[in-house]
Amino acid sequence: MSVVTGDKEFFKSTGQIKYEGPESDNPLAFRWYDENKVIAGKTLKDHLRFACAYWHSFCNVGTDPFGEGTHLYPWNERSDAVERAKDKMDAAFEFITKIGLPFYCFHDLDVVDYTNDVVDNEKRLQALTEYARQKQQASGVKLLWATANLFSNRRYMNGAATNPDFHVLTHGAAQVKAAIDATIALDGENYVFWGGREGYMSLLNTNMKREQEHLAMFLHKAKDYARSQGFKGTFFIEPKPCEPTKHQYDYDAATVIGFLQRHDLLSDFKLNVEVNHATLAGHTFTHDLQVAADAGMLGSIDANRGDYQNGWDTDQFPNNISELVEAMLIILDAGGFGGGGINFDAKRRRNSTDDEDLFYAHIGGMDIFARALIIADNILQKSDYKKFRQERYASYDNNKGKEFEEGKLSLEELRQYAIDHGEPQVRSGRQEYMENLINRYI
Ligand code: XLS
Ligand code: NI
Ligand code: NI
Repeated sequence: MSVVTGDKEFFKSTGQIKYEGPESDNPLAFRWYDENKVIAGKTLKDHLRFACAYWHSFCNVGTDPFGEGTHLYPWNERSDAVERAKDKMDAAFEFITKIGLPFYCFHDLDVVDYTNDVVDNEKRLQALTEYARQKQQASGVKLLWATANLFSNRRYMNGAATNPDFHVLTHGAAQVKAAIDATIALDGENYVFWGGREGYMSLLNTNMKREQEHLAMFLHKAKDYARSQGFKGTFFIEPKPCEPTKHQYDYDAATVIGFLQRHDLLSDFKLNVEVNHATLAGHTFTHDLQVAADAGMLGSIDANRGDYQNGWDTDQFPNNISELVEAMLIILDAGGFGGGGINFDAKRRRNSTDDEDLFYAHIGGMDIFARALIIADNILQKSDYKKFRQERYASYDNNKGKEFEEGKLSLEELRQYAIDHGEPQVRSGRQEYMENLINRYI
């Protein structure tokens, strides 16, 4: 990949980031992410399919509920919205190509500011779509997924597809249509729905059943439109239990799978599992990954991490090797992502104000995933991890256990087996043995 800049270079102090190996002491180099290294028959680049999140990296200026922005972006200066958006896109592609991320992801409002004029917004997005198309061509960077921001504008304060007011829903539909058109024009590989404010604050004023039916209908219409326009990719739903609403309808992987099944949407949709959302739901990241993988619905992930002492979506860059090795074991075992990849839905901290901080953040995230993948592959190839897990269930592999799995034994026959065979032997689950095994390979 070659570096693509606009008229002006925005990240002047940093050139192309290279792989230098674990012994390097250059903080602006990769130690583990050698994109051409082959693991289990595929390059790291093809396994991991890293993507840059436009919103955190180029839009979020570091405001928090107590203070103003701390990241002063030189691409935010021009007064004309479309010109300003092109500067931002120049900066985005410069960063993405300097660090060597093969994909990016965006919301409509990330690439260009919207007003309340639907038709003008469509024109703005089309202008930036054309600009992005040229940038993609020049760089080889691809669109992993796009989405519509149906949560920032005040009209969406009570939701978009689940808004009690039909008129608000139609504005959401207009935005989704334009975002799907942009995705298709950019050969986007997937399209995401994260249920921004699709949920409720109080049941006292909410008809949950009707709102969920509206959501399902909205998804059907969006999917039908995209298919009619030739979109071949996958739709992802990104579960989250709360924030901004008290109770989000797409609570966790299991809830979303049930919803998709109930509303006949399983064949077009998969899941985009986000680390910090799974932990907010009271699960581990690996739990939600496994739920998605077991249903054949593991599409993509939003990589980040939460804070053990906080109860909200802190979207920090990932840095916990043990958690990621366990995650990569599940992802590898599932045969990789279903069309998606690893999107860094993560932001540098508010007080990380140097240009280089954006590079450090992504280098750390890319390196730790590469390292986790290499370790997980070693565990699968060289250890008895799989064998032990299989043997725990060996009693179902033949004889009566097998007949049970095949549905051939009645409850009375199961009772008879218990009587005939007496008390079962005590068998250890060997949890600490397994934990040590993982650590041995790290
Ligand atoms: C917010 C979500 C959001 C989605 C895209 O918590 O993670 O960033 O990924 O709308
Ligand atoms: Ni996300
Ligand atoms: Ni999130």
